[in-house]
Amino acid sequence: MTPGRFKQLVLAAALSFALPLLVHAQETAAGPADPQPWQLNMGRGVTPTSYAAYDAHMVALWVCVIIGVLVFGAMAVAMFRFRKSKGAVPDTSLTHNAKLEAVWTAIPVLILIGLAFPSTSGLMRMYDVRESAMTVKVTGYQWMWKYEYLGEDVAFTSRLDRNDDALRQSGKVVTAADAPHYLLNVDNVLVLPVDTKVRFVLTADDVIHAWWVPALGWKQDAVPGIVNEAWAQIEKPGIYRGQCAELCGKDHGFMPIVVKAVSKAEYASWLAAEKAKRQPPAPAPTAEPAAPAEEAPAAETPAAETTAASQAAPSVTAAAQAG
Ligand SMILES: [Cu+2]
Repeated sequence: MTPGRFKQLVLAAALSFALPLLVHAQETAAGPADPQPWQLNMGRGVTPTSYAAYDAHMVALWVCVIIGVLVFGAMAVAMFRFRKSKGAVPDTSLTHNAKLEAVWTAIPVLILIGLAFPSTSGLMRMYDVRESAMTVKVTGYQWMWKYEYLGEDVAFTSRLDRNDDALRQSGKVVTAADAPHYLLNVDNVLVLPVDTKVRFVLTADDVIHAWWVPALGWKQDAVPGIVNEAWAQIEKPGIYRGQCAELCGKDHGFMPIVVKAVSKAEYASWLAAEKAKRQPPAPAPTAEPAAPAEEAPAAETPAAETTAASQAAPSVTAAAQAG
């Protein structure tokens, strides 16, 4: 082996250790939610599910690093110390050695069993939606999402932010300065409380979509005619972004997801405000002259607008009749 070749090997070995260390250093430095430029590792996320996935991934990474260093180290030593120019002759005593073959079969099996524990226990917890405090129904459409807070009578659609949509159709090259989180903004965000086990039921109305917010630690298919389940318990307030993760048509890339996790008190007041928006206006009394019909509250969503308009209409007629 030439000295140059040896240097390369040493460099490769050093890199194989340095990269995971760098990954580890980045993880402790960077925020949990959005990917950063030059981020090497997956994000840790903000739910117990994502922590389990991250921890299983890190254990597997370090096991791979140790195996890599041992195997490539042994190869390097063998090639360097027992080289032909030093008069080495091939060893034949270990050929078809049953004991050795048993050992190098058993060790990988034991490693795989060891790796199966963290991943299997994580998966089992991931599928356990029992004892959830609330349920959100997610329906995928070409090309938007609909969110229904089951039992709360609050529902709305969430689609690509109009500014982002205008930018993408303008044909210009969009930079981060033009639109932060370009194509990852929506008109109506999904508001969820922190420290609450939220069950999701997911389906679709037309083709297969997939609801994916990396910080929550899972991705679930939304299939027409089938209801899938998942859950999340967000531990840190913040904005978490995601996208449809199933090729669902020409605008597949333009149906982002934004989850806004807030404190329980903030969520309760948001929910109350949403319910108030959706309340039908009080019926006008028929005997007395009616007060002018109250203006429908400013609706955030196109769906809410239609509901408010259709609900306002009868009271206007009633007021006209009464007058
Ligand atoms: Cu989709």
